[in-house]
Parts: sequence; C-alpha cells; structure tokens
Amino acid sequence: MSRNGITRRTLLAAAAAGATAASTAGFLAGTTWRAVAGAPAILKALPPERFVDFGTNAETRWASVDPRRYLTPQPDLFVRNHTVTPTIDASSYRLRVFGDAVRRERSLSLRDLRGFRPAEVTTVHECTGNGRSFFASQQGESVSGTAWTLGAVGTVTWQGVRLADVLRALGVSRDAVSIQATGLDPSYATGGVDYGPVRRPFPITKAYDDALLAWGMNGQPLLPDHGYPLRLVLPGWVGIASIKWLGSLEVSSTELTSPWNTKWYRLTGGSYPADAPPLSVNPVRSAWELPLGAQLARRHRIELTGRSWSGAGPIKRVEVSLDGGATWRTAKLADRGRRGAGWSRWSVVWKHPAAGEHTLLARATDVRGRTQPDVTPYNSNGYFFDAVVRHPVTVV
Ligand SMILES: Nc1nc2c(c(=O)[nH]1)N[C@H]1C(S)=C(S)[C@@H](COP(=O)(O)O)O[C@H]1N2
Ligand SMILES: [Mo]
Repeated sequence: MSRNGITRRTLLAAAAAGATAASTAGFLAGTTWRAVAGAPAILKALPPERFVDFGTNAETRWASVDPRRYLTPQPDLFVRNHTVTPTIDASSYRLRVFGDAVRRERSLSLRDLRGFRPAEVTTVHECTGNGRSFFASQQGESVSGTAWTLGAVGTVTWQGVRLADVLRALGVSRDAVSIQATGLDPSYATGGVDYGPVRRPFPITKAYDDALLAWGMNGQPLLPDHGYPLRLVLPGWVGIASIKWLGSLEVSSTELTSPWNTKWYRLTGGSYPADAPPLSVNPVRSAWELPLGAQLARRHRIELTGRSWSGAGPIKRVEVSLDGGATWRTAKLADRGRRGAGWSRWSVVWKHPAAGEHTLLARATDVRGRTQPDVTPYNSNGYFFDAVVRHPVTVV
C-alpha cells in the first residue's frame, strides 16, 4: 500500500491500460483509479507556520521566507494538485513519446534519460492564479479558483535534461508544431464532467528553446508532490505548463488542444475576446516577506524585505511606497546579474515609522519594461493578478 492508499500495482496497471488507450484517444484515458476517501492529496508535511492548507493545494506563507536564502527549499514550495499526488515506482517508470511527428514511438526509462547531457536551470515557479484573492479583497470582484494570496510561487533550481536533446535524439520531423504533455495523476473531474488526466499542449519552439525534463530540485530528487520521478519544466511560463508525473509527450504536426488550454488557463469573461490565446509567460509580481496585517515593533529604523519576479526575465527596478502610495522610493535590489530566471530580492529601510496602520506597496519593472499596474482587468478565473498589492501593517 502506498501512503495515499493507492497501490503501486493499481497505478502501474492503470498507466499500462492508459498507454494503450492513448494511441487512439491521444491521452491516458485509462487512469481512472481513485484515492481512498480521507487520504491526503498532498503527502509532504504542511506545518501551519509555513503553509496555508487548501486541501489539494498549499500556499507558502511569505512571512516564513528566509530573506537570506535565495532558493525556495523543496519542503517549503507551494503545491498545486488538480487531484492527488500519485505514488510512482521510479524503477518501472517510463516516459512515452509518440505522435505523428516522431519517427517511432519510444518508452524511455529514467536510466535512458540520464544518458543525456545533464542540464540545470533556475526559474521562478508560479501558479497562474497566484494573487487571485486580491481580485476580491482589492477590486471587489468575485472570481473562481483557489484564493491564493501571493504564496503560490517559489524560485528553484531544476536538474534534468533538455527536452531539445531528447527530441533530437529520437528524430522529430520538421513539421512538428505542438507537444502535448500528460500527467500520470488521476483524471480530473469537476461539475460532473471527467476531463481526463491533466495535460496541456505547448509549441515545439518552447521545447527547442529551454524546456527541461526534470528529476531534481535544488540538488535533491523531486518530492512526490512536485512530480517524482519526472516532470516537465517550461521556464517562465504558467505553472500548469510544467506537467508533473510526466507520463507521455505527444509530438504532433497539427495543433493539439486540451481543456487546460481551451477551457482553463486563458483569460475569459470581462472584456476578453472569446478567442483569447492560452496563457504562457507569467506576469510581473511582488511580495513583502511579511504576513498581511503584520504587527511591526516600533523602532528608529525597520528593514523591510521582499521579492519581485517576472516570467519574461530579470527584474530591473522595484519602487516601494510606505504610505499607501503617496510617496515612492526605489528599493535596494539584491541578486542583480544572477544567472538564470529566478526572482530578485530587495530591501528598504523605514526610518521613524509612526505608530498606527500603514499600507505598503511594491511595484516592479522587468527587463522587458513590463511593470505592475494599479488594477488587473477582471477575468472570470482570476488568473494573472499582477496589480500592485496593498499590504496592510500596523506599527505598535
Ligand atoms: N500532472 C499534473 N501536473 C501539474 C498539475 C497537476 O495537477 N497535475 N498542476 C499544475 C499547476 S496548476 C501548477 S501551478 C504546478 C504546481 O507545481 P508544484 O505543485 O510542484 O508546485 O504544477 C502543474 N502541473
Ligand atoms: Mo497553477
């Protein structure tokens, strides 16, 4: 019996059945196994001082982030599961690569994959819905989805191999345009509809650019909750693009779709057109390393810290306001010139704060010149809340 009550044998049988179905249906239709009622959806420990527990999702508390540490330790990273974390046996694990644009279908073991040149990349890893709760609390708009504050994000270093190297070795035809990544977790059902296993297509250009097949995070094997034994990583892109427990890659000469790029993870409702494209690159966001409503002991000078990040590249500038937006100053940026695509830490010294309530604001600009707006246009699923967050604190 595995920890979440699913036997390994059941999972492997389901994966095998799914693999057969996949050649016709295009996805692992056979993975219909269910978690035992009451079994946890997330297997790692979620101590309340470090996480907000949403059941299948868990948010990192910004107040628990250590300002001296650049990378997010894997045990502290947020978790976003559509269903439950599966327990997968690494020794019998196979990544199936198929589709009309590959020379022939292949099943790769972890050993096969370790034969490629090792690769490593540091990225911001973030859920599309990060900051969602501020649509309601700051803009008075009701949206659906997990009410994250700003803790559905981390910066980690991934270890694995470049997807480009694997595709070149397998022989992908020149007319390949799209790759569908499918997870081995159970099918996702909501509102009485079974949508099949979590899967999302992405353009072949991203595969050749910087996509990674990752088995490690910060030098350790992936934890089960983060995709053990292998996940896809699409640097800078919406979290959903980085499919965990990667079961298959379908490489196609035609555009592939899934509900995760047509129904969800697009901007819908409000003033968005019906044909708004699937979301890809993450926006610019900032967070203070403090709880919302923090109580700060009054002193002559208080050093405040935070981080800003963007899916499009490094952060160029961070402006902060300690008086609700009346006056602004530039924060001191650390991590300038750091390699990779992680976040930037910053700090500001608050001199002679008055006792009472204050509102802190932080606005970042990335190297592309993208900056955080005052208001994020409404969308019904509450994605991409990138507006400057009004962060209340009390000096006592
Ligand atoms: N197979 C699978 N992959 C998945 C998901 C999932 O539920 N199943 N969730 C996605 C979403 S929405 C996000 S934000 C990230 C979260 O990754 P993490 O839980 O490792 O932080 O994984 C993505 N990959
Ligand atoms: Mo997500």
